[in-house]
Amino acid sequence: ASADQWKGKSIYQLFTDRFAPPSDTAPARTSPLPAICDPALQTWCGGTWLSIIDRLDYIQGMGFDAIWISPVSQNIDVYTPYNYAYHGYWVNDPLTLNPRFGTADDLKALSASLHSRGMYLMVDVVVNNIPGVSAKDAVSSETLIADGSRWTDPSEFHPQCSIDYSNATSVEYCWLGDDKLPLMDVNTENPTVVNTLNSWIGNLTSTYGIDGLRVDAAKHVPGPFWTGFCKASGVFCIGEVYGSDIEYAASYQTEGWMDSVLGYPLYYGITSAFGSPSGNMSHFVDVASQVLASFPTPGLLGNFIENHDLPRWRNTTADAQLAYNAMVAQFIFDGLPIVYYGQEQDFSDGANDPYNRAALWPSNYANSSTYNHIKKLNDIRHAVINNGTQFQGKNFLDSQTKIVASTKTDVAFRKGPLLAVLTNRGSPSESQSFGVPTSGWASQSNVIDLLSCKPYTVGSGGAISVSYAAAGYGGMPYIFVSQNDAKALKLCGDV
Ligand code: ABC
Ligand code: CA
Repeated sequence: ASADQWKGKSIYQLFTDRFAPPSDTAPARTSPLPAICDPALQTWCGGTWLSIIDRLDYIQGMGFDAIWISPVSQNIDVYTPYNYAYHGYWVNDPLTLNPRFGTADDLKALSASLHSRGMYLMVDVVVNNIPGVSAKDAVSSETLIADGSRWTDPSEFHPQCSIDYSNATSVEYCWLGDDKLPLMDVNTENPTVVNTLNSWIGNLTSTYGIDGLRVDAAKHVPGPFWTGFCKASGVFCIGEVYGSDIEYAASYQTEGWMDSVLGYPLYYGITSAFGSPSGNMSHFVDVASQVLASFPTPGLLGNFIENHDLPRWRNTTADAQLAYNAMVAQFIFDGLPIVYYGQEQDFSDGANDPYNRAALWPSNYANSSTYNHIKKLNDIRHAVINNGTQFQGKNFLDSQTKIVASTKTDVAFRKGPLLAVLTNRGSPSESQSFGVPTSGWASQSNVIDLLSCKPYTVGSGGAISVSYAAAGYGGMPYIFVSQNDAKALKLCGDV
C-alpha cells in the first residue's frame, strides 16, 4: 500500500515472540517452551505468525487497522552475551525467513487473515547490520561464514569503528552493538549488496502481501540508499530515526529518502510534558510547532509513547490521567498512532530492554480501562475520517494540527473538527479550570466532549472552559466537537 493509503491508519506494534502463545491452530516453533515467559532470560517464549492470527480479534476490537510485527528474516540461532535472538533484530540473512516464527505459508496466512479483515501488515526490516558472533574487530570470509552471514565477502562490510553520535558519517559507517556483540555494518554502497537487497525487498512485499515497512536503524545508512530500497519495495516506508533532532528527522521526507519516520521528536515532547505532574508543557508546544513547520507531511509520522527500546510509559509515570492525556496527544496530533503491545494493559515492568518486552498472555487479553480508552480514541478517528466531518472547509486528515492555547500545565490544539484540551495536572482533583480563549466555535453554541459525552456551552468570544474538580478524575483530557458533528458522528448516542 502507498503512503496515501496509509494516511489515517492506526498501528498496533507487537513482538511476534511475545504477543500470543502457540495453540492447537498455531503449533510451537520453540522447543522446549518455557513454562513462564521471563523477559530477563532473553529467550524465545513461543509466539509465531500463526499465533498472532488467534488474537487478531483483540487487536481489531481495539480499533486498529494495521499491525507492525518483528523482523521476519532469519536470525543467528546461537547463545550470545545477550542470550538469544527472540526479538528478531539479529538478522544474519535477510533473504531467508525466520524459522522460529513459522513457514512461508504461515506468513502468507497471517497476511491473508489481516487483509480479509481490511487490515494492513507492516514488517520490520533490518539491513544495516549483521551480528558478528565470530567476527569481533575484523571480518574475514571465515568469520562471516561462521556467523551465517548472507554477505561473505569482507568488502561487503564497512571496517570496524565505534559510533561517534556527534558525527553523521560515523553514525552511517561505524558499527552498532558493542564489544560483547558487535553488529557488523553492511556496506550499503556495494553494488552487489544494493542490487540483492533491492530485488529481495520487492519480492518479499509481493510474495507475502506486505503493505508497509518499518525501517530499522534508518539513520545508520546513507539516505540515498533508502530512496532506491523503498522504491523497490513498492510500499509505504517509515524509518526509525532515533533522536530528538527535528530538522534531521525531517530531512528524510524533504530529501525523498523515505515516506516518513517514527515520531521520536514528538515522543520527547510528549514525555517531557506529560511524563510527570510538573512536566514541561512549553517544551511540548515548542516541539509540536517545530515538527509541524519542518516536516512536509507530518500526517504520516508514526506517533508513539512506548516501544521495545524505551521504558514502558507506566514504568516512568504511574498516574492514569497523565497516560490518558499523553495518548490523546498521540492519537489526535498529525500522524499515525502506534501503540506498543502491552500499553493497553498498563504494563509497567520495564524501564529498559529486555524488561519492556514481557509476554502479553498473562494479561488474559483483558478488557482493561486503557484498552477501552484506546478503543475510544480509534473510534473517534474512524468516525471523523469516515464521516468526512469538516471544519472551515477541511476534514480531519487534510487539516494540520494547530496549537490554540497553552499554559504551564495545559494545552489545547485543534485538528479539523476536533479540539483536544489536555493537561498534566494528574489524577488528584483541583478546584481549578483552564479557559481556551478562542475555541474556533461561536459563543453560545453547543459542543460535546467525545470522551465523556457531556455537553458544554461556548462562552463569550468563543471561549471554552474546563474544570479539573471532578473527584478522582482531576486532570482528565477532553476532545470537543460541535453538537452537530457529535450527532453526525454517532459516538455519544442522542446528543
Ligand atoms: C542488546 C541487549 C540489551 C543490551 C544491549 C547493549 O544489547 O538485548 O539488553 O542492553 C537489537 C535488540 C536489542 C539488542 C540490540 C544490540 O539489538 O532489539 O535487544 O540489545 O544487540 C533499533 C531497534 C533495536 C535493535 C537495533 C539493532 C536497532 O529498534 O531494537 O536492537 O538492530 C540506537 C540506534 C537505533 C537502535 C537503538 C537500540 O540504538 O540508532 O537504531 N534501535 C541515542 C542515539 C540513538 C541510539 C540511542 C540508544 O541513543 O542517538 O541513535 O539508538 O542507544 C535522546 C537523544 C537521542 C539519544 C537518546 C538516548 O536520548 O536525543 O539521540 O539516542 O535525548
Ligand atoms: Ca551503516
